[in-house]
Amino acid sequence: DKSLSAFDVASPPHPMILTQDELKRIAAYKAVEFVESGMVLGLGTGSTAKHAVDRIGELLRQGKLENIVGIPTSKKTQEQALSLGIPLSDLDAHPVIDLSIDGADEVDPYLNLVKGRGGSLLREKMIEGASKKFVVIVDESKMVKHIGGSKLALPVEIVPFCWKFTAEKLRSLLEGYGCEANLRLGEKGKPFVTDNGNYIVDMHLEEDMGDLGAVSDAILRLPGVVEHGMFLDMASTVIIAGELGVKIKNK
Ligand code: ABF
Repeated sequence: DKSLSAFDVASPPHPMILTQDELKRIAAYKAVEFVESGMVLGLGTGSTAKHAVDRIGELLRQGKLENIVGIPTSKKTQEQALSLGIPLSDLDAHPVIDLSIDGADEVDPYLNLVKGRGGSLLREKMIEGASKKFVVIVDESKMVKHIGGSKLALPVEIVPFCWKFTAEKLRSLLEGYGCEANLRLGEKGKPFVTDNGNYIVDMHLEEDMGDLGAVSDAILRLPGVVEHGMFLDMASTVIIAGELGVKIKNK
């Protein structure tokens, strides 16, 4: 059962055109209102989550938050958090996280997500899966009817060993959905390498996947696959910033 509430953020006297980055910041700041002193926090990755991490750093500096422990979902976020003076730890020391805040690439009406265009999906899934509350922050362009359809790719993290073999297994597994499997490339046309030393295959699908749970299980059963970017039934709240204000959807 999803509840939906909407309210104005800025109540502008005149219509304002906000950039996508401003919308991301609005969603991020709203999410940080859920943060309380003493919390263990999962710190997301990407341009939206970056605003949330900046805001947490700012509130710590101002003394408005205390005793925060951050668990970063990527090396990049780790660097950002360290530069802001946010105390950090990891899942080994903190296997239960109070609250995680992170972006997403796609969100469906049931709050299922596609993540991983930033390449950090494995650590994100481990950390956000260990969170009592997982708040997703997006601008309204990320809202879709069906995740993993034609719009964007579904990222799958695989081991580098014989990656062509695994990419072909993935392609043939999802063949029924009109699928192409492309190795993600990074700098100078070399394979993009994740923080865990793995590769990413982006699965471009022409058709909706239908039973997401079944597709998820089938992908995870393939040897060579480490994790995929479907986050099913994990988000507790999605904060969506749009031109007309902020909407909050709860699970
Ligand atoms: C991370 O950042 C990823 O899981 C997701 O792929 C991406 C969203 O990026 P952005 O906030 O820059 O749009 O959360």
